[in-house]
Amino acid sequence: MTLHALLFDVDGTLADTERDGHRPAFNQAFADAGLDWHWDVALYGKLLAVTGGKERMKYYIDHYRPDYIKPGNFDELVADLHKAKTRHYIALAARGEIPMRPGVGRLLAEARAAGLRLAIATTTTPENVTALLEHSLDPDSPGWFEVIAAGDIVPDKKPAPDIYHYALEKMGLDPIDCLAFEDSQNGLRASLGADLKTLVTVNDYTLDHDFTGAAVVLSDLGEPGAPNRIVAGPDFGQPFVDVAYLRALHRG
Ligand code: XBP
Ligand code: MG
Repeated sequence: MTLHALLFDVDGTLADTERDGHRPAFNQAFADAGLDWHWDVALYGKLLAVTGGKERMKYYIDHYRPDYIKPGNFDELVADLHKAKTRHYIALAARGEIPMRPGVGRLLAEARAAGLRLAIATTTTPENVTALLEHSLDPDSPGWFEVIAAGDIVPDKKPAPDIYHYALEKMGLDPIDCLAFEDSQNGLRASLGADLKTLVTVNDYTLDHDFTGAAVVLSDLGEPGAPNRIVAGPDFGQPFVDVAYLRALHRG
């Protein structure tokens, strides 16, 4: 059991994409289509119970809009809205409006230098991941990841473990030699379902989630000048996450 690879969730883990990226992009797509659907910050937090943008829109209609009469082509409407939403999200990312969370760029650089293999395992649409990485991390950064496992590539989204299984299989990896990075209960259920030891960094939407089973729960990855906070789990006496920290966590 040696640490060989790191598998990263994207939304909420690499960047705070949900509140300031996906949510406004959905709202812009709804307004473009002349719909009176609007997701404020609090409502969006509730809708995050469901992963996947198309799935989230259907859940909203079923649970929050009993007044809405679904047209015969409802699935098509949702698919079109989702395409428009993806265009808006990519435009937001391209304007550099969705920065990486603290420590992410530094840790990825250190991991690459240490020869650790990298992958992405996310529920979101692949184009969103590429746009975010290119504009908020490094123009070449999509190439840093051996596999970008994303979106509808597997039938069942998180909390199902399928996307992690897919990435592990593509890379020929045993989960025992890896660490996963997540920010939410649904994400953690997915990574634990794939037998991955998991480091959680929380955000405003996920602070109250149940992270039972996580190897550690931290406020963020931290930076040398901006220490992180341990929410739950072991204290290695290190104020930020680096490769040495990851190796200790993986061993522990
Ligand atoms: C991410 C999601 C996604 C995004 C929207 O979850 O739930 O649905 O909010 O993405 P995770 P799309 O961080 O656990 O992967 O609209 O592209 O589906
Ligand atoms: Mg997430």
